[in-house]
Amino acid sequence: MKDAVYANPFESLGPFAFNDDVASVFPDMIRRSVPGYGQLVGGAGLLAARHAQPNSHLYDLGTSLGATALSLSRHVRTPGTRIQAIDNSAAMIERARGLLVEGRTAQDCPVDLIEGDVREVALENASVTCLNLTLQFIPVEQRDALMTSIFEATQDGGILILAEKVTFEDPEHAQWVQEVYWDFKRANGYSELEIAQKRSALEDVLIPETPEVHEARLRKAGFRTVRVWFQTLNFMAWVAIK
Ligand code: GEK
Repeated sequence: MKDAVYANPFESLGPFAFNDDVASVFPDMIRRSVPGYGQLVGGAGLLAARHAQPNSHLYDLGTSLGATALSLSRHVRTPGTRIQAIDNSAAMIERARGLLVEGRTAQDCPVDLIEGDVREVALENASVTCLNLTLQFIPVEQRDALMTSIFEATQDGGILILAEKVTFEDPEHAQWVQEVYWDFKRANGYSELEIAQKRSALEDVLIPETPEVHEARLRKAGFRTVRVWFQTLNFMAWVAIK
């Protein structure tokens, strides 16, 4: 279904929420809003297949409709692995259930869909954790604690795959990238009204940080290796190895 959530003028614009209206158009919304989204999802599966360890958990935190979990499930063939796909939006989890049933085959790695808050769910015995465009929705002051809990739950040699919308320290760079990003949205059919209304709705909900801040947090949590594996405009992804 086509995303038209912000197509008409809102009298009073509330904060962006992952409700049923958003869940019902999410595949179209994310494809038209995140440059390289398909590569982020596909790449997570490849990285997970390389780093998954036998008899461990693979976490997809903030799974939305389960696209990343499904990619992991299709690629990972390591014995004894189980994917736990977690999201705190009931609307997302409800729709993800149907899509995951349709999308998986018998030899794919099993997936448990869990409605829960990634800040509260107990994580354990992880060899791969994905935070694919999810950390940006966690209040900034709570991000270190989440990163530490992921690090503590990760086995030696295990990885975190982190993808985020970012901003840049240099104001000119930040402004340029923001403008090219709006060009990308226009080119994907979003009107000026849609772009402006979505931007206001996301203002205090999606808080991007700089690449330097993300990398420092990953190292502070304890990850010994931090590598960029993807970047397009203001979207970046890292793999962090314990
Ligand atoms: C994908 N990873 O398609 N606990 C659990 N879930 C949360 C929390 C939280 N505290 N906060 C936000 N979410 C997906 C895309 S979307 C990215 C991820 C985007 C969930 C929220 O409900 C939403 O489903 C997801 O994080 C972010 O690969 O919309 O830009």
